[in-house]
Amino acid sequence: METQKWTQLWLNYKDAETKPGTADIVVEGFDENAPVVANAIAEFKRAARGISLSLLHKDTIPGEGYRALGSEDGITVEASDERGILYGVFAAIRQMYCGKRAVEVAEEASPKNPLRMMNHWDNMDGSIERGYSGESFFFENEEIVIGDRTRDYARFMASIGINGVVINNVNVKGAASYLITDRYFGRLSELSELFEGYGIKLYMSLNFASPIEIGGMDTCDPLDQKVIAWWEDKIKEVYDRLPNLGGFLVKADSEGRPGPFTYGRTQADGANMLADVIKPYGGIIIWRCFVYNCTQDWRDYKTDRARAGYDYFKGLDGAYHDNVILQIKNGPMDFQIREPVSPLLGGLTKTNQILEVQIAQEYTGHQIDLCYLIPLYKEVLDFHTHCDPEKDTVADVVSGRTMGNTLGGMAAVINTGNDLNWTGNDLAAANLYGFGRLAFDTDLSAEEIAREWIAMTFGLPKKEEDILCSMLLRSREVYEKYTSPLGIGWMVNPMGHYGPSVDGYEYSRWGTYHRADHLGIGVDRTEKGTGYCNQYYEENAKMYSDPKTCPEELVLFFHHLPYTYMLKSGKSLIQHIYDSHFEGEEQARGLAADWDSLKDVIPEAAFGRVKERFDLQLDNAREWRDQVNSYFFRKSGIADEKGRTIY
Ligand code: GCV
Repeated sequence: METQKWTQLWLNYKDAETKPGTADIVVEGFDENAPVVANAIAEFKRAARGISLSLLHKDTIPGEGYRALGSEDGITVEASDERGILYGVFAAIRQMYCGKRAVEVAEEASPKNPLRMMNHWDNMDGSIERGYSGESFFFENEEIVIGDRTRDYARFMASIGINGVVINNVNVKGAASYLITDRYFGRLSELSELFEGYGIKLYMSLNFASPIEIGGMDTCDPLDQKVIAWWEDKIKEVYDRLPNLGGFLVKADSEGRPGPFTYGRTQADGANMLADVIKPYGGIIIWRCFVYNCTQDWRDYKTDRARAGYDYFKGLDGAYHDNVILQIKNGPMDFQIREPVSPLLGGLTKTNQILEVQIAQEYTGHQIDLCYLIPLYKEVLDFHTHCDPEKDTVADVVSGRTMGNTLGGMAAVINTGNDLNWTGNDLAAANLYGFGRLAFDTDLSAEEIAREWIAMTFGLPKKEEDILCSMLLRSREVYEKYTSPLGIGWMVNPMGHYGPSVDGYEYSRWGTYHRADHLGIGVDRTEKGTGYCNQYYEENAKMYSDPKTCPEELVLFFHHLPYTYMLKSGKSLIQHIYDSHFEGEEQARGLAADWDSLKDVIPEAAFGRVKERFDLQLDNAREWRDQVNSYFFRKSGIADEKGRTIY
């Protein structure tokens, strides 16, 4: 039986300027046989046959940057390094597929973030933690898989400027602990080489307890000399076999993973030990700040999970060695549809920082519901932390502009799997594309990115492009409206995290509560409550502390308020809950209807796949609407002013 080949996402080159015959390729100052240059040329030939290409070395262009320019003679790409050449070629291709003729191509750019990374939560048995697009294409039956699909993946990543990929889940267990042993070096070296050809460094997640689990020792205390010696030997062995490895990502002392706390050591002790060992090889340690108490008592109103990252990491600011980067989730909780920005971002002023976002739609609809996440990432990047008089946005901090450091950037938990369309929902590829483009250029708008993605993927006429673009741009707010209100989050089915369960997490150990009773709802995080507000710089602390100045979409994150509390809209809190849930469900139907209107312009298979997802989304939206509204009606006893059906 013939198997259908996977889609080519935004590199489908549907309308290649296909003049028959070959065109001239001129390369000056680079080795045209070097893998990165050769791959750039191959890509150009595939996308734009018949057009000449010149690749020129220009020292004046910043690292990884490029100048791509079209003329009657074809396209010229200038750069100072091979990655710049690769990115410049992809930029020229993008411009042509976004409507420019070859002669009109003109773009000069260099990346705003030094590190632009994808984090896979792929397990070696082929499953993917929080994966909604099939199984892993890196791992199967505890083996590493490398094939045409791997190369296509690398092309997609290079085309959006990704320069680092962590291939395995941060929860490192079982066979994954052995990725740093001889059992896997052969395949890893092949993979690393393939990635290098696309300007991508290979990274791996590391098991902090490796000295115990694979070394047979009885401790992994980071200050124990025997443990340090074990790591020195191990890392030497790793770099002998994988000289281009970028380094390691570590989830320690979190959700049951081992870490330095077991030995009374700090997070800095753990990170610095590994960083010192890896330093001679030029490697880096990316240490996650997702550390919190996941065995909390729901009766305890003082312990606040939102505080945990700052409480554990801020005190050690300045203590982390220079090849350590702290990776910080965008919000203080865990990738909810609406959270404030983590106060650690910019709260740290002497430490390298990476912003972590989640493209995988764990809490945002499992790639069933449409949820274009670029507006969310933009809000985070544009947030003024007040850590500096001028360069104080999260984008400033993680790019290195605030501190003048060179290690930092953005990482995303990726949403791919081995589904034919890579992302389950074809429209979820907009998030994948968008993350890379935004990490490269944080100034791009959510709309610009959406339009690029649509043009490259579907190449629609203007009217239909507008419809799809508007769908993407509306979708996050729609999702927010029919799920949890005003920043409270977590009213989701525990474990799976799809669909409503208002009290699903209310009496659990995870530190995720809404505290609703018959009078009101919300978590008091002011000084009178958990004090979380004060982790921000004064301006923000003040703003969040008062429900009148707190941005309303976050008001229940910061305050416990009565259902009769009047919002700026002139609506009571309870009426807002009812209205937004009715509106959200209705607007979800609007999204589905818009999709139906595109039937004639979207390829049949993709159209059908997305339509099926919308059917499920509408069921989901209805369920959320009715469960949330009924719950609050029953708690509060306050009727909907508009007399709509509540159960
Ligand atoms: C990889 C959340 C997810 C977990 C995930 C964790 C993390 O808690 O539900 O599946 O584990 O975040 O980011 O480490």
